[in-house]
Amino acid sequence: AAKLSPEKLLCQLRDRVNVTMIQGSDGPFDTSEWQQYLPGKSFNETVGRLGRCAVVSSAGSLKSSHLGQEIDSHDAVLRFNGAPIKGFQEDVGQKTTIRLVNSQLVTVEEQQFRSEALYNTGILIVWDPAPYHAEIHEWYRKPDYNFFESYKLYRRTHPEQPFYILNPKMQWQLWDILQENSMEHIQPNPPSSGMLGIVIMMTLCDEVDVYEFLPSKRQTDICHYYQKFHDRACTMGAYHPLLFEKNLVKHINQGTDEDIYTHGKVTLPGFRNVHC
Ligand code: NCC
Repeated sequence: AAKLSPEKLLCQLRDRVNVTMIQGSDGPFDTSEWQQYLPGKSFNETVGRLGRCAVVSSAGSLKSSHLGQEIDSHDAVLRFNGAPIKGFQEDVGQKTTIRLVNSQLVTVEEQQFRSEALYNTGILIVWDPAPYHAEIHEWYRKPDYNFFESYKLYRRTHPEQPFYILNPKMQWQLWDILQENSMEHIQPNPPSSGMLGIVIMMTLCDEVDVYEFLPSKRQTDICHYYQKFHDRACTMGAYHPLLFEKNLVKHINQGTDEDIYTHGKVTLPGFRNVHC
């Protein structure tokens, strides 16, 4: 399989990856019970059109980066899972417009999700690894982590905070493109939250700066900027096809190699600025 040019790859991403949230009209969610829980406003209405956006990976290499001000200068900032701000503003900024969390974090057992103030800012989106190209019904019967009850609990206590469920089709539309543009066979596991977040922001923003997804000169085996835990798999991938994601993002980067090296920064166009 020959790699596509960056331009063609951007067109494939734009045209084949459908970023949508679960709506009350979707399959098993079209019950009166679910109507009470799903946000009344659509995702597009809530977010609107965004200009310059930042995606902040959770990588250990953000530590001592002093990127906080630069990150906060964006119109919107996306963060992942339990990545904190308090005590780390200097390196990661403090603005949070969207927080993308995986379903593992939103199970009933994970009480921190419902008790920590960290999650109460901005728009929340949860995603769950679905079976390959499964219909929403099939996925609903056997999600990877059953987060639905915990989602409802959270919605009851925070009814004003927008909280969406990512349509699971997106992850495999994106995975197919990753596979088609890789020389090797990729394990059929969904892309990481990082890669999903990048594509979500490309659909919403004019331009997207991604920080420490491609590691800078600060690259380290420390997994997260907020923990002491060492594991090379955090940066290279184990379950998620992280290495393939990073190769693809490198291929479509419109910024300079210097920006990657010094800031761990990649600049991608929003899909509305991609002309095919
Ligand atoms: O670690 P995690 O990811 O929350 O990181 C968010 C995204 O940042 C990018 N990243 C992170 C660390 C690093 N050294 N390099 C990076 O590039 C990745 O793109 C990553 O997706 C996830 O993707 O949802 C993940 O979630 C964690 C964990 O579930 C959550 O942090 C909640 O505690 C997973 N870790 C475990 O299950 C132990 C991780 O594999 C993937």
